[in-house]
Amino acid sequence: MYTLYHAPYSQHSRRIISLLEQAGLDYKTISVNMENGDYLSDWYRAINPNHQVPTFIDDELIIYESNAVLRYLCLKHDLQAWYPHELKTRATTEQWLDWNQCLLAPCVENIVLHGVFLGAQGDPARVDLGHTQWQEREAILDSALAITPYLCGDQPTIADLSVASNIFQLGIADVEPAGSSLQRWYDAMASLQGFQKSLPK
Ligand SMILES: N[C@@H](CCC(=O)N[C@@H](CS)C(=O)NCC(=O)O)C(=O)O
Repeated sequence: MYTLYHAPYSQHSRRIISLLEQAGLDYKTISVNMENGDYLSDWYRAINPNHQVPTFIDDELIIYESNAVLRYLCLKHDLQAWYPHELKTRATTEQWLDWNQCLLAPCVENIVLHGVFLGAQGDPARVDLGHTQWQEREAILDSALAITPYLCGDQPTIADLSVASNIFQLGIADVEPAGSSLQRWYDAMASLQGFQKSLPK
């Protein structure tokens, strides 16, 4: 059985739960308390020196970086629908996985971490920057999803799970998708049982 150190309000953790659930894989979760600083404790840093959730454990193997975990699970369990083998579809999947980490994640951090979770400690300039970034990045997602039903074609992949976890996170700051294609896609993602199981209770 896999072990996932996670936090319910961590979008990076939830994308892994989505895949574990969709694939019907056996796992247990250990909640890391972000409010009381458990993630900075010596015991947790010994597991993950980046002091971040998620951390995924498969026997002696410890993996951090959520998208690396998604790729690992797909390869280990031959989840080809979630991580297509066909070269061009694979390249598109990799593109959106990386886009999510490099471009959408900082925007979400600016809006949600600084605008909501950090409360009075949040930096309003970061929130403004996040909204400017979101305007551009939302349009990029909406345009892509006007061409294909999901980011990489006709079926959802781990790139969709990864991006969808960030779109849910934006909702915590009352930022909802406005583009019609993005909305249609997000409704489809939100109807997946794995996505629903990943949401904070
Ligand atoms: N690139 C990492 C990011 C993980 C991440 O930023 N986790 C946040 C919670 S969503 C965290 O643990 N932050 C605490 C910290 O950075 O010290 C991944 O994809 O797993």
